[in-house]
Amino acid sequence: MTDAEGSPTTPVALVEARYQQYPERVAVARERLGRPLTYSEKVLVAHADDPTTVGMERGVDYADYRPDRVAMQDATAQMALLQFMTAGLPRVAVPATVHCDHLIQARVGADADMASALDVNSEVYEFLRSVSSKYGLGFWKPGSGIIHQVVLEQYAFPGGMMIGTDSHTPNAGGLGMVAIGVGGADAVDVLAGWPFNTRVPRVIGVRLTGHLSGWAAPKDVILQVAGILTVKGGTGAIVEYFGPGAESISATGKATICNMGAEIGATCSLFPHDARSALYLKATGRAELAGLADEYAEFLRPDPEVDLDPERFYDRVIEIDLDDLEPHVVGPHTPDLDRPISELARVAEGEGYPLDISYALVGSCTNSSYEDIGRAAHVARQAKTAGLTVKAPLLITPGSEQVRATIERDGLLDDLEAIGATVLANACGPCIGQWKRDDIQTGETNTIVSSFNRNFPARNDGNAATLSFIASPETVVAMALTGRLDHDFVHEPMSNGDRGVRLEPPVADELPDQGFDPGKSGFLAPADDGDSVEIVVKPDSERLELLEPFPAWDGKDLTGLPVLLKATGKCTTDHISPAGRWLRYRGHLTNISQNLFTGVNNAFALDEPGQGIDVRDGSTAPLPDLAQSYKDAGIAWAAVGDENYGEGSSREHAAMEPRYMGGRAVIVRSFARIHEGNLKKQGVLALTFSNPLDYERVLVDDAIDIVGLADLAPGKTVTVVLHHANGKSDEIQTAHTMSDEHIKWFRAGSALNVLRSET
Ligand code: MIC
Ligand code: SF4
Repeated sequence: MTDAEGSPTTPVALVEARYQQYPERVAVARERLGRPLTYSEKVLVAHADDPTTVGMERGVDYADYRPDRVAMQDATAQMALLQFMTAGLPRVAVPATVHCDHLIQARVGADADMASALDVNSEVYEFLRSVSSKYGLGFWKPGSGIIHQVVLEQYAFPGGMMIGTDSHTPNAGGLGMVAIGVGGADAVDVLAGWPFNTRVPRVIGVRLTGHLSGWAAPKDVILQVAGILTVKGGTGAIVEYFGPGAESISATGKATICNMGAEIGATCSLFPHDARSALYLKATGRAELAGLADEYAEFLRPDPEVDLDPERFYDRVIEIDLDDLEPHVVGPHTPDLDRPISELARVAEGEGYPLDISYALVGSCTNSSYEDIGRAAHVARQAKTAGLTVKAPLLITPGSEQVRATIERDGLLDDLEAIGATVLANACGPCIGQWKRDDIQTGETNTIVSSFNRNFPARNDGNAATLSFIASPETVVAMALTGRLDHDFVHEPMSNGDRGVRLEPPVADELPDQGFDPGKSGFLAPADDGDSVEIVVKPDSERLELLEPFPAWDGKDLTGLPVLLKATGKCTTDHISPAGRWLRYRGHLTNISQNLFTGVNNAFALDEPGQGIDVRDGSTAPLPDLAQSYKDAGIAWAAVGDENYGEGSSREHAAMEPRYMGGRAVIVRSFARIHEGNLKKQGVLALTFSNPLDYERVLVDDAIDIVGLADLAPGKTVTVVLHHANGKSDEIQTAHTMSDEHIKWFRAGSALNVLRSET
């Protein structure tokens, strides 16, 4: 084992070795492209498997990269590691960590919730701990914090490259890292010593000018960018921030912005290294690394020509003047429904949203840093002095044990509790539906506001009728104080009963004056000798199940496939494989498959989400039951979807479940990046209508043929024949993004089958 694999931080020697490669590799890329480079291009070439031959044409070439590390969280690591185990390798080939954060349910408060999580999830935690120990991964125990906050504090470094089995992995872009969210099968490749293969991203530049001030927060930058680019505008692109305004934002604020790049479908987002990232590295015990990054600074930012003439180097340039920014509130149901707070009252009244806020929530990997809580606490302190208390219950989730211990020591938690806030465990909690709320009935329309990043229907509390809005932590606290969606607290005073009170814009230290208090250490290093570690997966376990390989393709065209469903409108991974109570089955493919498509609005059965029509007799059935019954009858099926299908999470369950239940093809108007990759990895044909209008041609009782599969080739369309019940048929063309390697996966049954045959 190298000390990097089992270390609670990235060893400086590893960073130095990477930096030493920069000068030569950057020179090679400049030479090959014949022009100066953006920052992300530098990081990519520094991690290319071979810089002299790596594909460089954006949006076209596929390229092999060698990431510095892999990060996984407990809800996705189970499936990733179950797959890794089948590869038969003795240990992981690159530094990697597992973080226990998603499985802790918020009920009453930190201590009781943690005790109950340890009990309820003990089998899964023990599995993850022992697998980590055996195969050489660092293990972060439950309570140590949310993966992205811990990675930022311990592992991220400017100019590094990482992949992670979570869509918000790009959080580390706040410290200048190319950090990409992937499905478990991608992580398994890298853990097995293979390169990470991806299409060379396009690069969108966001030029920041001015200074963040007043109530405007880093969150408002990304909410505005989401409003401009929409949930699919970043697909296939890296979003690179640059310009003089960048330095007015702290490293954790930059991480907030990069984190939510996932909401616009971006491959990742990143900021150049600057004085603020150096400050953060020093404050988190990495002074030597900060010095090293300063030394290599010219490689950790775009070339000077890029700043001067951005249009020449970026595929698109967006300008944001931070001086003009005001707090934004997005939602409900989608993170790109954006408007400034000054317009919210008009919109909310017009749309008939419930104006009373039923809950306010601060936290999640996006917004739970020391600075975030500090600004929220400053609002709370002012409120206390003015005699205000919250009008809507306020829940706070600190991002990491280090943040929790420090905000407790510095009195910030007391400030928040003094206005009535409840502090939850350092975990994802309500952000991923791990929230037991008793104040409303399912189906009851109500309004919540959070500092999280996602607001898809049913995500937080399992109730699709909850309208979820997103804003910065300080805005959420202010809204908890007004209790109203239609109160613009920036421009209108609040009332404490006797008089109007106007709160000052929050100010807080970006980093703790007295340094961080690490709190209780949550890190476990792996065993020196993994051979002696035993892994237990009980045959009758309902939480964990060993994987059987998917069958290889039989060489024949797919014919007579019924359409299990035709998703209409938004179909996120939360619709395909919901989280919340289903998180408990993330290590058990058979059991979790019972949630398949339960949140989807099926154009063929619109009365209720999650229903489908059985083509054999026209009856209506829940989609998982229908899929199971086709599977039992040996009938393979196809699914059809709309735009940006599979948006949101990296969970590969949304691809493994259809595959396991007999789905062979998913045909859509467009895919979200990670989900498309996951489908391909699991041997499902991921096809897009060449003519998006052909979506309309697919009818409930069609039988679909997918033909010419023996000649499947990169860039070549695939013919699909829709046989309609009236005897007529439509032949349509579909496109795909399969490379030769991806076609091998389809033929072998899955990427894992290829890996197993080659290791
Ligand atoms: C999410 O925010 O949706 C999650 C839960 O973190 C997912 C991962 C998962 O489904 O386990 C993600 O963002 O990738
Ligand atoms: Fe956890 Fe929410 Fe962040 Fe996903 S978005 S990692 S659920 S805190």
